[in-house]
Amino acid sequence: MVDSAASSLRSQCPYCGVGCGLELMPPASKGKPTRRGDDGLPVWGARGDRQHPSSLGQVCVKGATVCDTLDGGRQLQPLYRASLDDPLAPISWDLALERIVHQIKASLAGKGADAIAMYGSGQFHTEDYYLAQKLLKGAIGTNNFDANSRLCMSSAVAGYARSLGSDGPPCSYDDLDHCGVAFLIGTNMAECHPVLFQRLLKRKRRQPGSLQLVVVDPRATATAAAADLHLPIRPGTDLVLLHGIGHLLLRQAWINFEFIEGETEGFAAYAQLIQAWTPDRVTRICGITEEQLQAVASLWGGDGPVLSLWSMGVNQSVEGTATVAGIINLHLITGQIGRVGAGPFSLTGQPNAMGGREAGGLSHLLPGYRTVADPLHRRAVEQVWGFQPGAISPAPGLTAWQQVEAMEAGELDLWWVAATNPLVSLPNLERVKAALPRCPLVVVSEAYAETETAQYAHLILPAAQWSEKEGAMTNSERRVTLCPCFRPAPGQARADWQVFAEVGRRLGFVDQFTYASAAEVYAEFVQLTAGRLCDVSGLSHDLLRLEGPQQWPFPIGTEPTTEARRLYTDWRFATPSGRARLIAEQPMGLAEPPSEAYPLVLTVGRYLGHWHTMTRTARVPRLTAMHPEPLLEIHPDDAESLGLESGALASISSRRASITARVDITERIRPGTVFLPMHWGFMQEQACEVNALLHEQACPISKQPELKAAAVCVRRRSREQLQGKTSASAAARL
Ligand SMILES: Nc1nc2c(c(=O)[nH]1)N[C@H]1C(S)=C(S)[C@@H](COP(=O)(O)OP(=O)(O)OC[C@H]3O[C@@H](n4cnc5c(=O)[nH]c(N)nc54)[C@H](O)[C@@H]3O)O[C@H]1N2
Ligand SMILES: Nc1nc2c(c(=O)[nH]1)N[C@H]1C(S)=C(S)[C@@H](COP(=O)(O)OP(=O)(O)OC[C@H]3O[C@@H](n4cnc5c(=O)[nH]c(N)nc54)[C@H](O)[C@@H]3O)O[C@H]1N2
Ligand code: SF4
Ligand SMILES: [Mo]
Repeated sequence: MVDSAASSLRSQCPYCGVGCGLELMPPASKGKPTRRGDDGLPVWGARGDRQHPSSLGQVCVKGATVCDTLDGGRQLQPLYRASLDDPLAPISWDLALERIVHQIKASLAGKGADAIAMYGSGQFHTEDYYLAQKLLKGAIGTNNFDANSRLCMSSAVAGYARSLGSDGPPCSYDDLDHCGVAFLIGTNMAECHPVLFQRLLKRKRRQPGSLQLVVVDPRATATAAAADLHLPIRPGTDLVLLHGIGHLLLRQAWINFEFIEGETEGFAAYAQLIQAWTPDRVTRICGITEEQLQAVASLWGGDGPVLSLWSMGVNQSVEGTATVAGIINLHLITGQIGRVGAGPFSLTGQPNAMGGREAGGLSHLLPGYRTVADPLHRRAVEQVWGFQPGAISPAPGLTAWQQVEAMEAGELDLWWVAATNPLVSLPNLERVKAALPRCPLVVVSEAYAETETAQYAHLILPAAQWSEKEGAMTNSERRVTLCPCFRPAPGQARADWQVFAEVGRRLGFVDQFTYASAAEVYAEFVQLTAGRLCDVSGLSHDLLRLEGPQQWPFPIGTEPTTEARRLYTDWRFATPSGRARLIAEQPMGLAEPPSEAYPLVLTVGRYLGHWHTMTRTARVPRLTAMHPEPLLEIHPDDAESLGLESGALASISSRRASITARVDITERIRPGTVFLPMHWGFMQEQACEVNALLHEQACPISKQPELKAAAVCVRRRSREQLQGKTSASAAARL
């Protein structure tokens, strides 16, 4: 616990990847009555931390209310049942851990290490992530650790690695203050990275004309409403658009020949490919006008710095990695990289998905931006971890969806889910629901009681969350903030890293898993980053506590600073040749295009006031009042031809399932496309299991599923169907 005399307490917001600094105020302060929540418990306050270089005192409504979510509805003790048909009953931590250790040992003696898998989260602290890697990939000997970042950032990870030679967003938030063009593609920054979006808007207000804002999104989102140019392209046509822009840049010689010649490779193949993407063809496929295409190309071809910002509209696609390369290609042919105000900037979703990447938190990675496939990388990690050579398997482990398939096939003995709620967030939920009961031990480490995923668990472990454990998080601009422990964990909840370490010790690896504190875990992790692109070997909990948040690279000996750092300012990229790669990839379009039976494209995203599966945000009346229920956005033309009225209930069906939602007729969405939010899982009163509709087809390179699009049909709901609905949703709750 923190010293109660501490005058101010600073942390990073545990919601989105902007990673705003929070200043935390104790429930009781001088002269003021103690703040209490609905349940009478004292509640901390949170406000923007002016000293945090990433956010300069700004916060959004979620960050400001985060402390109101911390107490109610928590999972307080371990619960166990041998069969999913039995009720859950309290079990001691000791016995709970024994169950896990017993299963791991039985699997190692039976089917082997690959019968064990863990599915973790970008909401882990770096220390949780790091010890999960050490436990699975080192001690147990399986690379079956994947995280919800597979659904989120893996196309960006793969795209950076292919084009620039390594993962690692090269930009800084400072670039938002200096870009001449902000090219926002597949991102609703106004709702999902609100503090960064406000920074852009403030600039537009204060320095009119200094910034052109382009938004590429099939919906006229709050982000698009502020744009100078909105391109409402058809879903799944981003790569076509990017090639079309490249075509015009080349045709009009608005490119940087010197940069292409000196710093890149692959130009000939790329130039040949984009020849075929003529304006006429591109505008027809994307559903935009030639004027719009010409306008965006002119902006790219201008003199000012161009900053691209993207998130799930790009990454969550069967051609996510190719589209990321498509964005980076434009930066490379124009030399718009490694300069102030310019570069390809992937906006990270979760608060520590970046730290997860540094710690090796995907099934093909190892700590320090290493891969399991590389023998030198494995050896380096084995050495620091204190395992025999050969302990780490060279085979990439199962990705999130492959873990589901392995359960379906009866190949997994133990599925350990931590800090994610896959029974809401994975695609094709009916298949997921059918797969889980085929795994003999499903463990769920969770902060809150009664989540959707917990309904399918044999063993539930109560997790200490942000504010109840100390740990580091890295935000989108590579800035690391120490998040202190300032509240006691409720009930018997424990930090994830402590649980992973305890299982490691009980497996017999006492030396490898004995740590007195999270700071010690972090100190070991940073060693594994020395000399790598994501070098944080100069960081420690002490330094972060004393000097405040720091951006990487931060090798040993680096002076702490709040100045912005950028990667590749010398134009030496992380490829073997030092040159960046232009990548020529043919667009393929959606995996499940609309058809006669399913004529509409459903896309799925987020609301400003809610966080994912709402385990936290549903507890804040101010947030639930902002978004009382999930709404199906549909264009007036489509609504009319379907006979739908605003406010009526409609059924939305795909090849996999049917759900119900209330209709919101709006011109904010393009005809032929409908939108639903992702937030309302089957445990919510207004259940709207949108991911039951989605398919699991994924980008062949990043394995990121196409969570942004499925073909659906929409119908008016009859009265009889409505009566049937109540019993169906009750049945869904097991
Ligand atoms: N309020 C809030 N903020 C969040 C989160 C949250 O749950 N709530 N979650 C965080 C996380 S983990 C993430 S990953 C980010 C996500 O941040 P965003 O990616 O900004 O959010 P989404 O709403 O999922 O999707 C963004 C946009 O993609 C558009 N889109 C759909 N299909 C296409 C397409 O084919 N092409 C293009 N160009 N656009 C398309 C959608 O219309 C949507 O407006 O948000 C983070 N911030
Ligand atoms: N169709 C569609 N599906 C999507 C998306 C989409 O855009 N469209 N977006 C995808 C993306 S980008 C993401 S990131 C995922 C997010 O989906 P999830 O990861 O499933 O969503 P969360 O609600 O954030 O789940 C985090 C869980 O961890 C718990 N928790 C919080 N802190 C801790 C902790 O410290 N320890 C432990 N053990 N538990 C903790 C929370 O209570 C919560 O239940 O959804 C994906 N699914
Ligand atoms: S913008 Fe993101 S990090 Fe900042 S306060 Fe809001 S949710 Fe938290
Ligand atoms: Mo995400």
